[in-house]
Amino acid sequence: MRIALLTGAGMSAESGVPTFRDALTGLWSRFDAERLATPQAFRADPDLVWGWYRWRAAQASRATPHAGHDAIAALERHAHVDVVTQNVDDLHERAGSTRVAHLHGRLLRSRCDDCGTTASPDPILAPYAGGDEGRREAPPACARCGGRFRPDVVWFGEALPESAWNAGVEAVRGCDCVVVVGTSGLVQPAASLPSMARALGKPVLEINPVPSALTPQVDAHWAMPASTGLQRLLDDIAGG
Ligand code: BV8
Ligand code: ZN
Repeated sequence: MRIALLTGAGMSAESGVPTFRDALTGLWSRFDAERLATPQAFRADPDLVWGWYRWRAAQASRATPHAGHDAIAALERHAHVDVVTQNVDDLHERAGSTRVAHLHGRLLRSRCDDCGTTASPDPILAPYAGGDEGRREAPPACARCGGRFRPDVVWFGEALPESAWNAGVEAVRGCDCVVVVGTSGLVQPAASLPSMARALGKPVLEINPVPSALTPQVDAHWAMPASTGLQRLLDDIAGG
């Protein structure tokens, strides 16, 4: 059996990583995530945007995978599992999932915005002294070209990494069923994957405590948190 697992910020919520729309407290509370997660915001105020990602990277590094991440990793013993995530943390990998495509990039990596150079150790993982409030922080300058470092995420208005998008489409095309977990289904083109699955005749299950924009187009909606729903899915599949 081949399962495509499409996950969103609700997958990380039970690990203490705030969902994208909740990710703005402290210094960032007066901003709108969709405005801050853009190349325009970074160009206008690089210290504010780099500081936000450094704060989020510190949060994500402290988080630990929950029973839902573990269930997805355990599913690999019973099925071919492709995780296609909108999340930028590394909780799926840390739980042991071996095939994870990040449609919106990786928070725990950074690169030069001009030439793409990376650095080791990665400056986005430097010890964080901004506390819970967060603080502005100047992005490091690239040793190679003098450009500014930026988080290795996909901002609004930026194209998704071709390899990740292709992996997502192939996962949906090749699967027997799709399980969508913890996404409001508002961000494109990621939100179009479930409807692509439906158009291909693949059954789609949604796990989310509340209805989302995708609920009208899924075959079943389990109104429960990711940890509960994914353990139930594992029991159903492992139990045979
Ligand atoms: C692109 C990385 C083109 C950065 C992110 C008008 C109409 C339609 C589309 C557009 C439009 N105007 C612009 C667009 C395109 C735009 C878009 O979709 N905008 C939306 C807002 C309308 N998309 C883009 O710009 C994309 N690029 O289109 O490029 C292009 C093409 C070629 C060349 C150049 C350009 C890029 C989009 C990627 C943006 N980057 N993240 C960062 O993290 O800072 S998106 C970011 O927000 C997240 O990654 C995530 O994907 C998204 C948030 O969505 P969710 O994951 O669903 O999280 P959310 O908080 O919304 O919902 C949480 C859900 O979990 C809820 O349903 C909740 O009930 C549930 N939940 C809560 N607790 C639990 C739970 N579920 C289970 N268990 C629980 N315990
Ligand atoms: Zn550079």
